[in-house]
Amino acid sequence: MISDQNSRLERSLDVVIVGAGFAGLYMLYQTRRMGLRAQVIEAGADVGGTWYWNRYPGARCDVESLEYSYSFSSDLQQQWRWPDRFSGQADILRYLHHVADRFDLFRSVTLNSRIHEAHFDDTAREWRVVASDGRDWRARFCVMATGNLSLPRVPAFPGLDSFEGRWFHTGLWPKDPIDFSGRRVGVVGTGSSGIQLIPVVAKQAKHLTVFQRTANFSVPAVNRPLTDDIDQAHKARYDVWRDEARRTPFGIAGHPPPHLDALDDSPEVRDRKYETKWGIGGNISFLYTYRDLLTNDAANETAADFVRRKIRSIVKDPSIAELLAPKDHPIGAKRLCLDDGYYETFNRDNVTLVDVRKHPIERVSRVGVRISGADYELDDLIFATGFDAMTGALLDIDIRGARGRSLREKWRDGPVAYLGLMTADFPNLFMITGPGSPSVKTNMVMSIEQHVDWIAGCLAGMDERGQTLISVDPLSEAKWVAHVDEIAQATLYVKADSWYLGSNIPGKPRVFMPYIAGLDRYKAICDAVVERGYEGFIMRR
Ligand code: N01
Repeated sequence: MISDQNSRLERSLDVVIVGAGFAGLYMLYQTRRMGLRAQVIEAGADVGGTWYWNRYPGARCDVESLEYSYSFSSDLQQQWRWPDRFSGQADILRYLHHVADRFDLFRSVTLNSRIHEAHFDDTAREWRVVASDGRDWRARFCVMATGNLSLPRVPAFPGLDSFEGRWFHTGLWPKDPIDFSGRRVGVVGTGSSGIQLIPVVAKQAKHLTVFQRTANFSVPAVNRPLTDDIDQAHKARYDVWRDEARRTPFGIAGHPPPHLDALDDSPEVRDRKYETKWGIGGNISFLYTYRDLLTNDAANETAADFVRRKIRSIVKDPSIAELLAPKDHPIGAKRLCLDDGYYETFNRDNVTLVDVRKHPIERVSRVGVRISGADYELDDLIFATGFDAMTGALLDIDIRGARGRSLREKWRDGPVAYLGLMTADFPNLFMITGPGSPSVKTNMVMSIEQHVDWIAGCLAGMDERGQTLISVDPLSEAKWVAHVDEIAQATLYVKADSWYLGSNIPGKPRVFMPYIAGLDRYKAICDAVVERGYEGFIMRR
């Protein structure tokens, strides 16, 4: 129960929105346009979400900026100028600031306020949302715009408290730049964050030790400044690009779907095609060389083998190359990383690679990381160890729905949600890019816009019809969850231990969380649900 003694009622709202990243800001924009009283509550000291917290050296988006940006305002997309093909964290944060300013959103954003309770009041039929600072908001609707990768995870290594150096997590990076010059730095984790950070820190540190548990596939980003010619050509046809993007599985234009299977081509032709994609850069481009790369083991192996050969050709020491060459999961089944000189970094004299699969980290000691009884002495330790993805930020909040039902209890065996938008027994609670929606397997901004537009349309329709309560039919929810799983089981995604499956969190139920049939197909399903009178939802006056 919410304790009344300590909480302070702020305001009664139509919509309370938790999180001020891409999702929360656009939800606020839409609800404002509809004339609803809405407020965003944000834990950080600024808007930006992911791009506020992940300030680590080298942080950059792996979706091209002309795609990874809002499409709702033609003026905005015409006037904003991205500096790079894949823009860095600081530029994306600057963009979100610009959006918040331009659409006068800041006045409805409460910063530095972390929500820790959200309870539905059955009698008042409203959500009571309480922040850790004691502020208490009430609203008819609650929208969780809490992000998919927003609860950072530091592994429970014993002894971390005793470490006398500095330590960081990539997802909670300090605002002031950190200088690693002259220092012995350790990095745990070689996912997207580690693979971006390692080449940058290696150039600054006296020595860098990379503690690798699982070798990861990465392809070159081939990032470059966005020239005026490219920018103007894109802007001249921006609507066409956006339209195309909405009709693709990933919400990204410019990548025509492949028509051949990998084994349709001879090994020589295949290699030529992979080589071309390697030179172009980008992960979608590479995985779109053939249509069966994520459904057929033998097809996947041709791409995996190509990348392994690349690694062996780049890394001079054969034993290090072998350690860096992934062999235990299909390429693309974990998010395919993009890098800027990652494998080359291991040719530097000041970089050491340590296999912590073979010899696990025992503890963090006063002076560094202890493995097999010996200390790797460090001044700084960086955890690039990822997030409790997709459900972590939601379950971090004590969410209680009708009759006090707890979301943590309901999702004990894994997330259950209808279309990734709502979950049964939690009336008037929406999730933006929740589990069971395409979310992280797409251009997040496109998926966010689709969800926000759907929710806004739903609220407008309810208002017109005088309806005040929306909930989900448990049977429709169960069918959707089964459908999400069926689609995933037909692919190679389930063959890798990834955060898509929750396998990075000890004890987390192994459930494939994103809907991977594609944003185009998903959007058509959501639209059909509306056409059939919100099939699977229950609306009441
Ligand atoms: O996290 P991860 P991330 N001992 O979970 C290792 C997005 N993103 O922050 O594989 C030793 O992928 C773990 O090892 P293992 C993107 O969607 C996007 O890098 O579990 N190692 C792994 O190597 C991405 O997929 C961008 O064996 C331990 C690493 O830590 C997602 O965020 C940039 C360990 C975690 O990798 C998450 O990426 C950055 C332990 N106890 C992130 N525990 C771009 O747009 C964990 N590890 C480019």
